[in-house]
Amino acid sequence: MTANITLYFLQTSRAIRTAWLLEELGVPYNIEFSSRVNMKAPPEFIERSGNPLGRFPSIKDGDLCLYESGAIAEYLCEKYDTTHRLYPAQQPLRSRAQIWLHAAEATFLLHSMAIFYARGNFPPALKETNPDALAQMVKGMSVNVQRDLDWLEAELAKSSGPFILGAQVTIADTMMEFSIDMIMLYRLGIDGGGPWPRIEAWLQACHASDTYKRAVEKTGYSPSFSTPAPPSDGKHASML
Ligand SMILES: N[C@@H](CCC(=O)N[C@@H](CS)C(=O)NCC(=O)O)C(=O)O
Repeated sequence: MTANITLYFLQTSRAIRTAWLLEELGVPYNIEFSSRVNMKAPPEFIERSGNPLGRFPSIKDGDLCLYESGAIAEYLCEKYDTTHRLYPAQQPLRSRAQIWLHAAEATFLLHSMAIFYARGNFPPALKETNPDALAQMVKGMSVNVQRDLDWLEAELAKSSGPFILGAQVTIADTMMEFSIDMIMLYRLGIDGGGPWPRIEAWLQACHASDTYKRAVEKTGYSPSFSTPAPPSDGKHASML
């Protein structure tokens, strides 16, 4: 297969979705890796990626520059998933895959990142005058997150295999894994909810898959902001 793909991979970001999908597709790709600086993407990395919003993942495929992990996933599957293994062509599976492709950002991360940002941006003065205010806000916002997780738990109960749509990894898993990992790792709205044993088992199945492990190994991905950058930090390109 001919492909000239470069994945701009910001550490601890949704870029792991794209790396995992590319490993599933078996398409060769170059990795341009960057650590975060003060938690952010460095300006020179943004410039190089060609993404005007400065967010990651971002890819180039020949002359095409593409961003938004969901749009990238659809593009890559439409072009390289010729057997429709990762993004089913037939209904109702097509629509089921699309539900998760969009819910990963527009439901799960919308609700959970609200908590992440509230924690990070809560005014210190307010903390002093009303020490319970943040906890009250988070409790209110947690209702949405827990409802989302209950839904995923119920849908996983209907799956015929360890992954969202059955026995095989699909675009649904490659999009949802990052969202759920963030929610669980940073305990974004989960306190007082659950248990979600099927979600835990599904997350383990994702992390145990050879393609996910390869994506992590090749990119040096760390799901946690507190883990140091990999040794090959900086401008790091490898043909895979
Ligand atoms: N909806 C976008 C979100 C992209 C996004 O926000 N990426 C974050 C990392 S997960 C980012 O690049 N942050 C860089 C920064 O804040 O400087 C997508 O799905 O690709």
